[in-house]
Amino acid sequence: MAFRGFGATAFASAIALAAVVAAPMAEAKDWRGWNIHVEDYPVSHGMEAFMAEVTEKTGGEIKGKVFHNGVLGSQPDAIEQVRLGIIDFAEFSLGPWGPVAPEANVVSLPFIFKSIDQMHRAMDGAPGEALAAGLEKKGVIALGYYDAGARSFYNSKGPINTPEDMTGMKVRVMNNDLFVDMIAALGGNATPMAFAEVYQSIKTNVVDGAENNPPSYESTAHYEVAPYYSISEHLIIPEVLVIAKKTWDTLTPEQQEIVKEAGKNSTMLQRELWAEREAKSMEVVKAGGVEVNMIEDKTPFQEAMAPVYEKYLAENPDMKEIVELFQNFE
Ligand code: BDP
Repeated sequence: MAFRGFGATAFASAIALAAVVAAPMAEAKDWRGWNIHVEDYPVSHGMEAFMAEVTEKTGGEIKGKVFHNGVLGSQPDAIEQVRLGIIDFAEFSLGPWGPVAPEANVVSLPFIFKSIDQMHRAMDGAPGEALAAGLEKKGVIALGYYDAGARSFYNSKGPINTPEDMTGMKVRVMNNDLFVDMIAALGGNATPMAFAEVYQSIKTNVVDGAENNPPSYESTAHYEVAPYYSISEHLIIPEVLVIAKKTWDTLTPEQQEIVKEAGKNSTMLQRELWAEREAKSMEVVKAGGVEVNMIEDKTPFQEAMAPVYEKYLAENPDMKEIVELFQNFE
């Protein structure tokens, strides 16, 4: 007999041991997380903390890796991949979600929020839930809304104080027609373009400038090629940490609880880091020679947005209620 001398008990325990070793390996999940930012960025630290907490609390049943710097693809590509479950989790600006989920466009309407503080409260309340419901219909579960502050204009030509200063200006925007309309309403020409291409495009004068929050303006070195930063704060677009619905559906209820909790914790961490980084980024760009100007009178910029709202509501009449929910949120 081939197994002569290999006692029944030893044989049984060898099989049991093999099962113990094999089971977690067979079931261990290995997630891929998409991130557009550099490693040292509040979003990136939030995502790393999220993944670490999930791995720890599931006792290693769920592992994963965050791929930074957009190496898994551009934002629009990543949206498709997470909807298909090819990417398991990701952190997005809600800006590029607009063409996919009309609810997401509500927070891309210029000047929709009264302040960063009001944005936080709205996103943590009923308006944020309405938005999450819209995203879920498109295949992703929102785990928390990260902070991205407010976006302002920057360019290589000179300071902007009035919409007239933007006449004919070529401005890069995120991939969303709403932003094209926004720039047109201010008299400029918008070019939708991937985040990764902006630096080179400003440098070679393909565009005159772009718009973003201080940490992105700084971390991408855009300030080196577009040294006029005009504080318009025309867009306060929150960001969202999502998990693919396809991935979510494979989890046990216990695992789902862990993932939800880790999402909330990482959101709190990210918001703290964000506030610190924003201040630091302003120091860095000023030290780098950037001329920062406050736009004293934002009224003409706000008033110019009327046709943008009208067009959006004409195209999405069923979004009127959500727009009002956000606008009237105290
Ligand atoms: C940054 C967002 C990032 C966007 C980027 C952009 O955090 O998600 O991709 O702006 O302008 O502020 O494309």
